[in-house]
Amino acid sequence: MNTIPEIAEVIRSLKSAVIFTHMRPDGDAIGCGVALSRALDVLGIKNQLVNEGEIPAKFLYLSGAEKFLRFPTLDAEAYICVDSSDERRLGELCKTFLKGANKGKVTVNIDHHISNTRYCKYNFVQGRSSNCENIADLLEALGVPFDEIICNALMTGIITDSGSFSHSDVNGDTFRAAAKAADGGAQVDKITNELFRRQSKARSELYIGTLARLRYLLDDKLAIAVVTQAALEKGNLSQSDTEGIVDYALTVDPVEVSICLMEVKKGQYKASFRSKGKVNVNEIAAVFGGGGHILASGCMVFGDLEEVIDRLRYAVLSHMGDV
Ligand SMILES: [Mn+2]
Repeated sequence: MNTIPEIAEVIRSLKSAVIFTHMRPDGDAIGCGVALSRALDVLGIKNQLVNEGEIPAKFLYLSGAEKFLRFPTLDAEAYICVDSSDERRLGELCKTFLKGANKGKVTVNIDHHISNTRYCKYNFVQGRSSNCENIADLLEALGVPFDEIICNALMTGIITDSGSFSHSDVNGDTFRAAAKAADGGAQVDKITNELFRRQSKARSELYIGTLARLRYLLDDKLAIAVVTQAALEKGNLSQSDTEGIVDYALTVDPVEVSICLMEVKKGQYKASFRSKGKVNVNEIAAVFGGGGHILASGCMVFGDLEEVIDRLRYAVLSHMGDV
């Protein structure tokens, strides 16, 4: 493992770099990418920012988010990965990354997931509530001024990955990084408005319709929400529009496990799990070949809806213990 000053020295010596972010990018991945890309611009290091997919529209308020490319066209000296615990998290771009690594490009990994496999030549991994906190330290070591672009990007990652400063791993570091971003001009009101206080009518209707049909099982300890393809198509919505449904159902008092089932196609459902803590949903997802964390996990389940619900209900029951 390397230190932040060592990573800063490697970056300072570069003439060009491609910054890789993980598939289905969240606010932290996007924030890290935008902030680091801006810093490299300031340092005069030619760079490109890549993601295998589309950047969700709700993050396009960020100045710098328009820089994302699907594929690098720059034959850069270095490949830098942010917020990605292993190469496979890069999705389609994993092949590109490995090809570059094999050709001897300088590879750098800056991440906050403790499961990180240290897959680069230079690795900095520190478990923090967001990787934007690590990037903030790196930019400080690089002597890059915290301008508005950098600060809005960092604040976006800090707010989203810390669950608005609510997760168990939020500590002084989180607030110190947030304070630096705020001092540098991060627009907290604008960011939180864009992220949490606006949505399309179609998305709102999907939300209301889905929650109105929430199913309670196992003495109200299990809640299951179902999002059909028909409902998504009706509103011209995508998978990212279902975000938050599973968290909402968990707020109901007796519910210990919440599941959101999203129909991928006929006979195939993507299940997202949330737990209040008494039930390990990582183990439940593993029953179906998925995984994740104790409190949040996911998997694919195949079969007709009622059959899928029965199997999930049984799997949750078997992992409930004396809850
Ligand atoms: Mn993250």
